[in-house]
Amino acid sequence: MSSRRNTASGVLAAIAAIAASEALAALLDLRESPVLAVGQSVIRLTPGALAEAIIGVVGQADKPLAIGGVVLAIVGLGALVGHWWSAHRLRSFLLVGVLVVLASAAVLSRPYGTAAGVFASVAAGVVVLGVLQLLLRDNSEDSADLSRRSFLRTFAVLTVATVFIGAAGQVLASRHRRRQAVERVRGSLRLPKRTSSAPAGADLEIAGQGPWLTSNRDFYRIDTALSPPLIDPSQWSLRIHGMVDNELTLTYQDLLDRGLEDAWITICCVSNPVGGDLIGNTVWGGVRIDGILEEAGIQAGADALLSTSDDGWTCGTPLSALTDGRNALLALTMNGEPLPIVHGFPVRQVVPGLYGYVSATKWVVDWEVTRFADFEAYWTQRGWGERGPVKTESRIDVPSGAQPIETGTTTVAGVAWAQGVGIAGVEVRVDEGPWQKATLGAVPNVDTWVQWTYDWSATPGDHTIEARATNADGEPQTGVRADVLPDGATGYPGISVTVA
Ligand SMILES: Nc1nc2c(c(=O)[nH]1)N[C@H]1C(S)=C(S)[C@@H](COP(=O)(O)O)O[C@H]1N2
Ligand SMILES: [Mo]
Repeated sequence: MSSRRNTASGVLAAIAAIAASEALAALLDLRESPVLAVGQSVIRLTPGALAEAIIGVVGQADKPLAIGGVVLAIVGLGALVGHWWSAHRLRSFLLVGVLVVLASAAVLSRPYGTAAGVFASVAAGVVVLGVLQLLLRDNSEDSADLSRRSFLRTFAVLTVATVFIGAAGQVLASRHRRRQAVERVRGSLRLPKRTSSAPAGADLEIAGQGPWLTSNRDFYRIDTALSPPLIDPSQWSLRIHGMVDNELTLTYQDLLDRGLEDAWITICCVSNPVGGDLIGNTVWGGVRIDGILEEAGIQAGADALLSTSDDGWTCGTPLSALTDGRNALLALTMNGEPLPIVHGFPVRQVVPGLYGYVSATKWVVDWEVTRFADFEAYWTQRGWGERGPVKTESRIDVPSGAQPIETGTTTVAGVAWAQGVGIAGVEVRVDEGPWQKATLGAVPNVDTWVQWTYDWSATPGDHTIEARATNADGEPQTGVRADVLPDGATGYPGISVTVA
């Protein structure tokens, strides 16, 4: 019996199992298929430094990559099961059994884990065994030719069946009832009209530079959710407990009843390298967090707010940053619209001056007022700093440095940010010459990035251009290069250009 036949059978069995479990998950309207649940476990078990390296290389393609990795691993293990099937049947069975148990454990470890998810995992195991049984049954009485033909026929039939089931599953999944229902509710919400255009003078409208106001579609997305939580606002509530005098539970309507305030806030990710684009600026509509915490009554000794999302992600925020008067919000809208689902619908936190991982909990459902000494949040467990104040930074957007530019006056432009403090100035230097003042755009407050521009008289040759921002306290950003781990990158942004 050829071992190629075994390996091919194992591969097909694994693909058929994935197709079947995905189709079952769609049919049973599971929030997460077993493959997604396993992917989430892989994400959870990935050490922080490795996660960082991966995001550094693949950026926001991390999610498809995680799913692709899981699928490839399953196919590889399927090949192994097939390889063992004829000579070591018990080993094959054991490996399939172990994989089913692991998948079931992954399903049950999730907040959305149900018995139906375990059923889909077990079904996948049964499909693997069934397909291998059909393909590799012992037909030693047949001639080699007959056996080969019957193998190929069965292989073809099973391949067609797999494609069919896989496609049917995709169609079913695209009609995911819950996602459609939540999208519908989101689309029909009539929230009070919010601001949605940039204040005058903020956007310098420089060719090649992105807009001052980031559209919801272009806003960077970073989170650990392979498929985002789907929450009907009428079912949503935020439970506030821990070191408080009054436990509170707030509903979506409670927040609306308080009236929404608009705040322009630029948020950024601690994983954003110097020059990177994990940063966005928009107007958020929400309810101030300080007022809510005041109602709850913070008890003496508490210094942290531990927030948890619907999918179990955790975040620790210094209470001082939530009560010092800055515009820390429980946001319901983003650029005038209900939050997009991937950005935290129906309610998320936004806190100016802190990186997202310590402040910007999306799909937030639980607040515990507590002490930093008493817990470790998701990214802190993985080696990131406990507190994450945003570091003063700048970025050069124009010229890109990709093409040579012409001699003469050239616009150099970018953005700079120091949320919570504000930007007092930006300077540019060429070839490590003297720092020259750039012109700043207008901004509505200290919590957004600022666009800047500088006219440079470009002379022929190769040049490096650097920028540095100074915050409103008069502190210039540091030129010392630091990696994003453990609490945010620093260093002057720089580009190399050739002038023809
Ligand atoms: N529930 C949840 N909220 C989360 C995260 C997450 O993984 N899960 N990631 C945080 C991080 S690291 C960042 S930088 C911001 C990004 O918000 P955005 O995706 O809306 O830009 O969300 C924060 N909120
Ligand atoms: Mo982040």
